[in-house]
Amino acid sequence: MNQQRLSRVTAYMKQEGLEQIIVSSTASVYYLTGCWVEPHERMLALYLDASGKAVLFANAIFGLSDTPELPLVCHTDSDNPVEALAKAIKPGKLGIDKFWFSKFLIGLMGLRGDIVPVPGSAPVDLARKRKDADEQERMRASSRVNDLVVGSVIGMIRDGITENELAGQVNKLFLQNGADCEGTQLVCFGANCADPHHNAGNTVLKPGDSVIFDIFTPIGRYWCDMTRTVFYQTVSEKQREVYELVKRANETAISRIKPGMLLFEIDQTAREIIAQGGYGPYFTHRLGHGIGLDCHEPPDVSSASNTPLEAGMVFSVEPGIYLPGEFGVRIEDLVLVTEDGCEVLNRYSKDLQVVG
Ligand SMILES: [Mn+2]
Repeated sequence: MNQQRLSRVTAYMKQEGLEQIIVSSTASVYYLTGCWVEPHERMLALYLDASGKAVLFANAIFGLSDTPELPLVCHTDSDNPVEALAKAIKPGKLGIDKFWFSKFLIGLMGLRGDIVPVPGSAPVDLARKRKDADEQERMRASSRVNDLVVGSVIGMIRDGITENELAGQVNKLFLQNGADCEGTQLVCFGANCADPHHNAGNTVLKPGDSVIFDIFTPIGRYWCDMTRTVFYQTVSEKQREVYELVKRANETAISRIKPGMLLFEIDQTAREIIAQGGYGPYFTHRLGHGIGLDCHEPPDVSSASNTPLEAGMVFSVEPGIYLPGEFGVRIEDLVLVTEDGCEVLNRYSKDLQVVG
């Protein structure tokens, strides 16, 4: 049990008026306990009360062990998974994190008519939003690998190659450099770049294509996530104009990051630059997302986010312009908010590159 993190979470529980909560996400349970469990359809539930008492309810098959600071209550596949939990909770409000399956909550409510389930993710989300020194170091290390991998894979661009082949190379390079697992990498050519969530497919590279690499993976549990766009063999005037506009939106937004700014102001900075350049309707998504133990986690960096920036936050800055039927450009870096600005975790060049 990480006592420092636990005491931050219980402070937020008090702030949010929550006497007891259930934490169920793999990442949040790991954040507090150091145990990494992927329960799939089985039950994992960390019960916390505001005094700092913690009990872990888990399926015996997860192979966890009981410790004095974190008592473990196991059930088996033939038990009702919520039965022991139902005996441990207090009546009244019970915060439930957003990931707990409704089948468990409905089962628990059936056994305990005196509880009032309420949204309960905030205390852990608020704690996880500001990365501690250990987390910051792991995120730097993870992004250093990403810099290396994107450079290597850009060097593999050649005639006749497909998106899938490059995506496979990205996964291979990530695994060789310590990634925890393989992922679905976004590699897009030409008109496919106009779809921000296009997955790699069998499209073959052709001269004049924009090439987007949006590559991400957990390394030592902490995610990296970076996007670079390059051009194959030739670049048109329009491509160059769009590229330079996205780059300026990325760099200007980053230059405004410091504690006390509001997240929507960072989004707005990038959005205004793209709008002034005449491409406003083609920047179709939020500027970025928090990242850490999950690839997407709070805070949200969008026009609707009133959250003030705080030192220790890590999020992406990823403006893009997507022109249907033509091409697309996105440039993404991760930033760590510092006391007086930010540290950009990605170092790989953002200068326009024509390769091959
Ligand atoms: Mn991202």
